[in-house]
Amino acid sequence: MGLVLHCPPNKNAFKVLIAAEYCGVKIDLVKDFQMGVSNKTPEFIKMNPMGKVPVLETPDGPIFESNAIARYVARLNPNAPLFGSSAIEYGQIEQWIDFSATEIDANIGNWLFPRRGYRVYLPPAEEAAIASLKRALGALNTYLASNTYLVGHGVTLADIVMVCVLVSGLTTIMTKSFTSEFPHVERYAWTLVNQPNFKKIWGVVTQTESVPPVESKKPAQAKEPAKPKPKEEKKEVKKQEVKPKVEEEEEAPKPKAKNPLDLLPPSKMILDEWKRLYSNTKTNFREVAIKGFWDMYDPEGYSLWFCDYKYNEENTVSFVTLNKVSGFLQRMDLARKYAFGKMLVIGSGAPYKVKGLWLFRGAEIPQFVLDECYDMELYDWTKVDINDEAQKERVNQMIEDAEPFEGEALLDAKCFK
Ligand SMILES: N[C@@H](CCC(=O)N[C@@H](CS)C(=O)NCC(=O)O)C(=O)O
Repeated sequence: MGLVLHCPPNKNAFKVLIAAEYCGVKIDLVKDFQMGVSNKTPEFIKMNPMGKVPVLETPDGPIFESNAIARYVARLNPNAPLFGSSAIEYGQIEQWIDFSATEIDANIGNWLFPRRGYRVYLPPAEEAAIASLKRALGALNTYLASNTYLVGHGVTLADIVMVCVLVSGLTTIMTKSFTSEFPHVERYAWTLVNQPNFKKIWGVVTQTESVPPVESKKPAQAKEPAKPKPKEEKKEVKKQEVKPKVEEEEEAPKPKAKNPLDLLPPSKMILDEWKRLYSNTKTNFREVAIKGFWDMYDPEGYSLWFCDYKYNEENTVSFVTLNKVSGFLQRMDLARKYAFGKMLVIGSGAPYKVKGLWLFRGAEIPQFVLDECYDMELYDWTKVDINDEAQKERVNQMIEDAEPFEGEALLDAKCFK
C-alpha cells in the first residue's frame, strides 16, 4: 500500500502513519509527489476528487480523508486495540475523533490559515475562532483532568488523531502562554507525542514561540476578496495589509468590540477596590472586609448569585472535584473585569458538594459569560435577595470561607478575583 502525502511534518499523514505503527501495517510512502502539479492530474483526481493529500492507494482502490484512512488502517489489524473492545468504546472513539476534527482542528485552521494568507484575515473572525478553540480545549482539559487516555486505559485511534491535531497546533500557533490555561491537555499531548510510536513519526516536537504574523495576500487567496463585503470588514483587511506586523506578539486580535457591560451607567462600587480590600484584609475579616463589602455594594450596578453544582453525586474523587472547580475559574478569566467569585468544595468525604457565590456587574448574569463559559450550565443559579437577612448571612459566610459551612467541613475554598 502506498500513501501519497505532502512533505512532512503533516498531521494528516502522520495520523495514518502512527496508526500503522501501532497496528504493524506496512505503508510505503509515494515518492515524486509535487504539490500543485501531481495532485492536479486526472489520475490523481480519480483517487481524490478534491485533489488533496493524503490518499492511500490500496490493492482494492484509493481512500482519501486522513481520518478515514486512519480508521481503515486501524481495522486492518483486529488484534490491535485501536478501536476499543465494545460498542460503547467504538462510539466514544468516534466521538473524540469527530470532536478533534470539528471543534479543535477546524478552529486551529480558522485561526492559522488567515494569518498565513490562505484566507481573508478578519479580526472578529479570528476572535471567534480563538474563543471556540478555547471552549473546546477547556472541555478537553476537564475531561483529561481525570483520564489519561481519551477512551479506556490505553492508546486508541482517538488519541492518535487528537494528538496529531493538537501537535499541529502546538507547532504552528498555540504558544505556551495560550496552552498553559489547559495544563491537562498539555500533559496529555506532550506525554503521548513522546511515546515511541508517535516519536518515530513526529520526531522532536518544539512548541512555537510566537503566533505567526499576518501575511500579506497570497495568490491562492485572490478569489475571496472579490465578494462584496461590508464596509468595516474591508477596512480591517486594509489595515492588516498596511501593517502586517502589528499583531506579531499578540495572541488575540486587538480591536475588540466594546463589552455591553462597559456601557452601563457608572456604579459607586469599584470592583477592583473590593478585590483589593478582600485580598488585603488579614484580620478582623467580618468587621473590615465584610462590612466594607456591604458599604460598597451597589444593587443597581451589580448582582449577587448563588450557584449550586447540579451533579454533586459525580464528585467522588477530591482532586478531580478540585480540578473541575479550578478549570471553571480559569474559563471565567474572560469575566475578570466584571466579576468576583467564591467557590466552596464542601464535605469531609465523597461525594463533595460544590457551591459558590458570584458578584456580577449588571442586574443579570452577563450574556457573554453564559455563552462562552460552558461550566455555567453545570450549576443552578439563584439570585441573592439582599433583603433577606439569612441569604445575606450566607453571602458573608461564603466570602469569609466560614467553617463549618452549613454544618460541613470545607475541602477547599477558591476565590476568583
Ligand atoms: N480533510 C482532509 C484535508 C487534507 C488537506 O487539506 N490536505 C492538504 C495538504 S495538508 C492539501 O492537499 N491541500 C491541497 C489543496 O488544497 O489543493 C484530510 O484530513 O485528509
